[in-house]
Amino acid sequence: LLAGCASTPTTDDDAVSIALVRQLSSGDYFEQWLTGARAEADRLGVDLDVLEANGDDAQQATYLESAVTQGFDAIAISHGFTETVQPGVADALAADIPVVTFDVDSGEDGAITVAQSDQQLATLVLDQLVEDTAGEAQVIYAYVAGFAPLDRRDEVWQEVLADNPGLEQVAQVGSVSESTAAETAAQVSAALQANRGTTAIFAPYDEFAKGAVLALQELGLEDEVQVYGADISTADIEVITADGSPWVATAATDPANVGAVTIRAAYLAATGGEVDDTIEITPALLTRDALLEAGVTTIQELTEAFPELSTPDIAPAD
Ligand code: SR1
Repeated sequence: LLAGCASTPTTDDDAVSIALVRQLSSGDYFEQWLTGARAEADRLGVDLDVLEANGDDAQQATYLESAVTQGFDAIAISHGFTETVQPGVADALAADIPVVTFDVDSGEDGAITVAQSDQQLATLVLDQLVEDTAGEAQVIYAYVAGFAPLDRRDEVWQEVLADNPGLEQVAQVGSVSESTAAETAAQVSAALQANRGTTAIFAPYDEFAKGAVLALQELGLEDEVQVYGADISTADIEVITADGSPWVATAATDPANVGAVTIRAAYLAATGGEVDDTIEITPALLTRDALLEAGVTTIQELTEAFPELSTPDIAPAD
């Protein structure tokens, strides 16, 4: 077998087989998400095959078609674009293979969708930005169109901009790649130098936020510009709680929990269990002050301090 290719899903004839086809895999969010998905698959006795496209959309489509041909009991898809995944999802559904999508619009009604509540996530962190700045700020915005969660967060940003005339978007930056944080850092650095009055950065993806922090540190602007981000990981907690960190707030779910929910939904769909067509996982606002006060240094400590980040009641499966 070639590494990363869909194998024939028969390591244990009685086990439920799930193919997980991912567009993106690098970065804290995606690593933690997969750890949670694998742990849940182990707990349920699922044979899980993970097919990593590493940002190659054609490869993702090929893996998806291959998973359909191999006859997995269910297919889960994480991220990607409608045009990439729609044909494979249609073929899977036509072959009676249940499909669960996370953070991608498959364009097919029959798929179960899992998402974080991106509207709420953006609202939580932008409310904090508006409160901290009294609605007066020059803002650099990190965004790349086409990614479903970022597009949903963007809708909220556009509303907040319209409702707060004192907020001005002075630049838009962003890149999604295998080195998102480094590329975003270079772009934010250029935007900061071109817009000396910048007071806030809205960076609603942790790789964007880490890039923004790097740029501010390089330019010595940590005291003048505050970062409002999204997502959380052990590495993010370290950045947020470091002395003098400009990353003052993030809104997040526990990515491992979201991965686990996705696998449970696929398992239930494959075994005739009860599962909702649409699953949304609620994020929490995590400010720098709250993390420092709780003394949290790792994602494990975070989930103990904020138990609402675990959702075993969503798509429950014994
Ligand atoms: C490029 S999309 C990145 C986002 O996907 C997940 O929804 C995470 O929250 C991350 O911010």
